[in-house]
Order: sequence, then C-alpha cells, then structure tokens
Amino acid sequence: MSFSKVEALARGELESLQFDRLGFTLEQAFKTPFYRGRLKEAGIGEDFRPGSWEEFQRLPFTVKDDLRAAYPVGLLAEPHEKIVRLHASSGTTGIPTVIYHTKDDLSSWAGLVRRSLCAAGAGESDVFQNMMTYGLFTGGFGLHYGAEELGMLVIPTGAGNTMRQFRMMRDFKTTIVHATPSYLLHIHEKMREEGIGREELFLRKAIVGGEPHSEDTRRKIEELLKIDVYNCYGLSELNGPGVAFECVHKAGMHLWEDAYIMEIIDPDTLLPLPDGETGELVCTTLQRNATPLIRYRTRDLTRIIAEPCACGRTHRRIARIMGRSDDMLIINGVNVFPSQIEEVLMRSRGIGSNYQIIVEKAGALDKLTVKTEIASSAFSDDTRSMNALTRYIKEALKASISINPAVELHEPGILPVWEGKATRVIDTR
Ligand code: DLL
Repeated sequence: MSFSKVEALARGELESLQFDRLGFTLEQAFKTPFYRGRLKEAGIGEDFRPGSWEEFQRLPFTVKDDLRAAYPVGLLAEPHEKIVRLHASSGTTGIPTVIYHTKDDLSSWAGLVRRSLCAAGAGESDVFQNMMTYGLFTGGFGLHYGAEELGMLVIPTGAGNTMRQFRMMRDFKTTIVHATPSYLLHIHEKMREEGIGREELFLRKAIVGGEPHSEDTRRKIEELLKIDVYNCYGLSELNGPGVAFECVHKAGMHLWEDAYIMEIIDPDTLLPLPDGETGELVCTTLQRNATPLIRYRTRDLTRIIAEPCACGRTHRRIARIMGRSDDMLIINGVNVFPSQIEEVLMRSRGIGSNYQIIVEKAGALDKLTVKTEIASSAFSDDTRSMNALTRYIKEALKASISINPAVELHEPGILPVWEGKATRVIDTR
C-alpha cells in the first residue's frame, strides 16, 4: 500500500476528524460578512458545533448565486496579506464567483492532488504533460503543483496548439497527460491526419476531467490511444480538480473526506438521500482558510458508493457525474450558462428576441452555434452591414463566455416560435 494513513482511517475516526475540522470551518465562516449574516439568519450562533449529522443538517446551504452576491470579498475569511492566489469561474451572469487561497490552502490542495495522482498509479519517474488551460480556470494550476509535489517532471503546455503538444510528448517522452476527454479524442484525430504513429509516443496514462463523459467515451479513448484513463472530478468553488479521483480499480471516484463533508440531496426537497441513491452532490470544505464553504450545492448529479474499495482507501466514492440539476453547459471544458448568451443578445442593438443555442459534436470537439433573429427594423439586404452585425455579436459573445461561437443571423420569423416554455438550447452531444 502506498498511501498515507489518513486515506485509510476507519470510518469512525474519519468522521470524528470531520467534526473536528468542521469546527474550524465554522470559525472561519464567522469571519466572513456573508456567513455571519447567513448563519445568524438560520439561528446558528458562533459557538454552534454540530455533534451529529442531524445537527449538521441545521446548517444552511450555499449556492453559486450566493458567491456572486458576495463578490468580490464577502466570502473572504483571512486578511489580504495572507492571500496568495485567487481563481474565478463564470456565474449565471457576468459576475464571476471567486475563491481565495492562502499558502496553506494551496498546500493542502496540492496534497490532495498528489494523493489523487498516486491513487491513479502515477509516480516520480513519470513525465506529466498538463494540457489544461492555466489561468483563472483551475484545470491547469490545479494539477500542476500536486504533480510537482509527487516528483513528476511537469510540462505545463496548457490547452491547444496540438502540433506543439505532439512535439513535447515525443521529445520529452511524456508518460501521463491531463486533458478534457474531448481534447484527447481530438488528439487522436489529429494523429491520424498528421500521420503520427502511436509508437512514436511513450504515453501510459491520461487523467481526464472538467466535463461530463460516459464510460463509453473512456473506453474509446483507452482503445484509440492505448492508454489507461482515469476520471478526475472537481469544481472551482471546491478548489478545482482533485476533489474526487479514481484509483487503479476505476470503480468510482474517492472523494477526499478529510477535506470535504459530502452529502447527496434531493434537489427538489433538499432532503438528504441514503447512500446509493442519485441526487445532487453537496460539499462542505474542511481545510480551507480563505474561503470556507458550508453545504455548497454543486448541482452535479451522482450517488455515493459506500462499499469498501479493493484499494483499501476508506474514503467513499462517487459515481461518474450523470448530469446537472441546473442548465449550465460545459463546452470544451468551459462552463457557459445560456443566460450569459441571452444577455449579450438582448443588449445588442439590431437583434430580435428569438434565438437558439445549438451545441453539437464537430469531430471530437464541441461546437457552439448561436442562431438569432435580426430585429425587423434592422433587417436589410445589405450583406456588408449584416456581416458587421454578425462580427459584432461574435466578439461580444467571445468577451462574455470566453469561447468563440459560430453566429447565424436570420430574417425575422424564421426560428421556431414557442407557445409555452421555449426550448432555447439544443444539445445533441
Ligand atoms: O472543471 C475543475 C476541473 C478541471 C476538474 C479539470 C477536473 C479536471 P469548473 O470550471 O468550476 O471546474 O467546472 C466544474 O465541471 O461542477 C462539473 O459539472 C464539471 N466536471 C468537472 N469534472 C468533471 C468530471 C473544473 N470528471 C464543473 N466529470 C463541475 C463530469 C465534471 N463533470
């Protein structure tokens, strides 16, 4: 066994560690303007320390919109001098959600990632090529430091520039890559197109995450690229990648329960569901100084696998994410809310009120097309002015959602009209 004692604590010990650390989280939470108000509203005093799961459930939930409302510093529990980094992700409107980190926060995150990579069979002789975007998105930086801590040689290529990725993989004998599943499929297509043989590469494993994918997709990547693929789950609000990770048995992802309390709730009644039933994953942070989160509703649908795992780790697993309980789209790993697109269209002069958002597969990648009607007053046969309007919408969308959509403008009255609830999003992936 090559894992630390905390990964194999007996259930009772793990739970008492959780309750201890929950005390710390509540202490931190009371330092933030947001939770001071929210906990007071819920009748929770500063000395409240749950001693049972029933008591724990008295704590209120936190949702993404709360983070938005608390922007920029309402959820900050530490003085400015202690903060060394922040990450942000898109919200339902232009206001991002922001998570701050102290040095200790980054170090515990790196520790979780290190153990995750170990669980997937990575070691210090591996060469790790990180094909996830480095930036406000947590995919790049998230695995980077844990991979270094494990002692791997880390190549921070970031996303895209596929020909350069090949060169790096070949010249530095990359053995493990980290990417979205769709990018790995794209890599395979590109290899075929460019005549790059599998034998030129030294790959043995891939870590995939950041977007939903099925067991069939995993199998397809494994067969096409002849590598061993591991699922990695996370979200920026809970650090990023490394919240839950598959071990070599690939039978669900161990969610690190010394760092998070996990619950599965019914998204309608908000009541907890028993292990094995599918519902929404809710997590409470246990080790975070700068931005503690209490009962954060991830909107991701999954179930808890409580049976012991053959690897010997006692942290319970979650099943592959089955979907979301909100309307967030994940397009090539980037989170997009339909409301962000609507907002751009509705504030653009010359655009009518009917539109459609089409998400489909184009090869291995996702393609986003925004079809919108032109306002009757603005419609003209002059292609130059219509092209300028298309360009304007494209750029405004790119600025808002960080991805480049195809934009189609239509004459008024062309797109389907909805009598009831409009189906704006057509996702055929
Ligand atoms: O996607 C963090 C991440 C990066 C995880 C790289 C793994 C690898 P966000 O941009 O905040 O953070 O998006 C989080 O992406 O709530 C899920 O809906 C989805 N997601 C992330 N990983 C998986 C996965 C990063 N393995 C949202 N399977 C989450 C299915 C996933 N969905």
